[in-house]
Amino acid sequence: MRLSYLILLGCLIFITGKSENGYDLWLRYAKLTNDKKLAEYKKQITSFRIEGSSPTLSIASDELSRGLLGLFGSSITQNKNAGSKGNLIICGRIESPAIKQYLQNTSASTLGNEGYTIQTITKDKQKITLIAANEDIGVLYGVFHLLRLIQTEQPIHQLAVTEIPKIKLRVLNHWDNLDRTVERGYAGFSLWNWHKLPQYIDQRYLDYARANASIGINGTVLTNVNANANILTEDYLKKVEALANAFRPYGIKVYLTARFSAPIELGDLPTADPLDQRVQQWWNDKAKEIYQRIPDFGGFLVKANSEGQPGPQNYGRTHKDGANMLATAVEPYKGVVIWRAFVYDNNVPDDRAKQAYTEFKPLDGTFKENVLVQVKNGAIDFQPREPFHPLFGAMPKTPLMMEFQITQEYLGFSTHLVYLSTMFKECLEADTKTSDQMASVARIVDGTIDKHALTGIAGVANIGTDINWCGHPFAQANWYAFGRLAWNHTRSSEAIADEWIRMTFSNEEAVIKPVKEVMMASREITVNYMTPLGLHHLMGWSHHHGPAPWIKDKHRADWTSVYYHKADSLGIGFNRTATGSDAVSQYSKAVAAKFSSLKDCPEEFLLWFHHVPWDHQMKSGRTLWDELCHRYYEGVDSVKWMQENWQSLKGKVDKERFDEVTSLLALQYEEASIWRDACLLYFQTFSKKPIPSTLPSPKHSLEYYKNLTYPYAPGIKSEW
Ligand code: BDP
Repeated sequence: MRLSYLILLGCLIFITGKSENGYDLWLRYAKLTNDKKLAEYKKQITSFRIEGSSPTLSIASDELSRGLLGLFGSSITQNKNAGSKGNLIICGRIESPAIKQYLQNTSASTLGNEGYTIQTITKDKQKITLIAANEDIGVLYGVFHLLRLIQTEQPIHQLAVTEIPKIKLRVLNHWDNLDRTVERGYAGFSLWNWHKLPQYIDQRYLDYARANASIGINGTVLTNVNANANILTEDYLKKVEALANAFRPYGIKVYLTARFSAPIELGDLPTADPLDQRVQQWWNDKAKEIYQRIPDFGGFLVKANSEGQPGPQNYGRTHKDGANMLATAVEPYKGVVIWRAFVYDNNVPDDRAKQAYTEFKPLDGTFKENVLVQVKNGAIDFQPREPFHPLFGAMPKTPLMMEFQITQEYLGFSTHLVYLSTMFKECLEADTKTSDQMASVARIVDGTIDKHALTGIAGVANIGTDINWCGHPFAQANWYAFGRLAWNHTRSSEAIADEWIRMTFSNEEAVIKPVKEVMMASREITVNYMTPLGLHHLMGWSHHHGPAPWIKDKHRADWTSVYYHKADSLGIGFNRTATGSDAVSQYSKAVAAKFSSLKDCPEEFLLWFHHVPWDHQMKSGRTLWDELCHRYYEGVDSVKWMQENWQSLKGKVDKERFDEVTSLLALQYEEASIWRDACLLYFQTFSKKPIPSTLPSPKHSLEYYKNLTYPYAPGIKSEW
């Protein structure tokens, strides 16, 4: 009876496809279904050999066995014998004689600590796929590269790959609190189980590290930027040490957020003044204590004097004083300080967008060499669309670290399918025009323009305890894309989507094409139904879910929506030109001229920089009001199109994820419609114009939308 039941179950799984819950991410290693290619790969690889031994090389070896077993459907032997026959993979350090004898045209010095080469060598009819690097971590990265080529069914018979990361620190920022809630986290609770650490190492830590290593992420900030000093106590440091030990073989360094007032809270000092010797000593001692436990500790990430966090300005000092004090403490151990530029004053400024530049630009050249200033991609706060932050290009003497938000705080949480790579790329490719060369944001961040060796990029993580890690199956693509771009920002969003789809779902064209189309269009679609034409900060109070363009009269004007859209009977938008807040003057002359001109300003940023009359004629020939209506409607209609595309995959992807995405898209449609109707009905109270008759009318009254509440939205904060 039991046996027949099992057989039946087996048949069912065979017929309907393997059920998947998303835990395996892009590392599923599903058996290749293209028999011809499978046969080619099998011919190409009959065994593998790892030269040398270390925890990292063991991981590389396990990964190869596991990956090839899954992809080939049969195991590949690990061959320890140097004289082995057959076509094999040999992995190891360049310095190893067994590798050296085969290596062609690669200067080890160019590969650095993390780079690698993969070469196909034919010798006496034997084909050898060589994966070589200076350090073991490079070998592991190379192994993931080769497996990715096979997973995505790329040719591997004549490889000549050289990969070197363009950015040095490729770091996830977890906004995880010590009680395991995650600020702006939409995928469950924090992965870090402080209660069971340091004794218990959850398998998830290793799976997390493995996933990161597969895309080249080499650092993790474990704790929220709104920091809790307790993480620096001995008890917590023991736990952090255990995590650091678990992550080390995967090439991942651990960083912590430092609460600026920790010397008062933990050290009983009367002050946290960075120029006070006792305070300096406290941090020096703390750094020593940390490095005794974790010799490769990455360093501190600091949010200071922003949104109520303590900082050097509490003592009349500057960001430079604070950052340099911490930099001195970690300097003997080669640690870094990552100081955030996401600051704004307690006194509401005329334009919050100007604040970071105003405070930081004058400090250029005053930071110690091991300080990076971490700047959000835009000057407000991770909105669905922002022009690049004016600090990029404005601080040539300081390494500026990019901060992207992978978690979708302002982009529909983990309910909406939004592929963020196109948004990341839009910012990275923006030309700051601050030098004669193409001074793109990416080339500033990667150190090319201003010749910085210390470079970094951070992504605010979207990872939690949900079984699929990120809440939405497609949110995994944003973690993936962040890592791939951090390694090499010249990769296209399309190429990244392509490989992610192949690894996550299928190599079949009938799957790749519609899914890629949806992914590539998804961010623009979201902008259209949330904040088209440069609108921003229209979201609900505190939890940031859903539309609330009517938010006003709060204790801080710059936490309200009306402060940003400035809709009135004449028009809508924030005048940031010389006749308004003049934020444009923070950009280089050429960029400022473009943004300042009503005619030349790209329409996607129009209302970011201009207060525009309702009947202003747009490029489409429509008035601004009509265009706004069309964008909102187009956004929602496009979600319908996303749904239809997804339905074409029925039976082509596993049922579990198919159903999950189907219902999430239905929710996205519902929420997108609410965004459209709420925003248009509200703005209509100013424009006093009808919604074009070709478009359907909103379902409910404005009052209805104003009365919607979101008591179950995660991440509610009482203050903002
Ligand atoms: C905003 C978030 C807030 C963060 C803050 C930050 O709403 O929760 O603490 O940014 O980046 O996006 O510090």
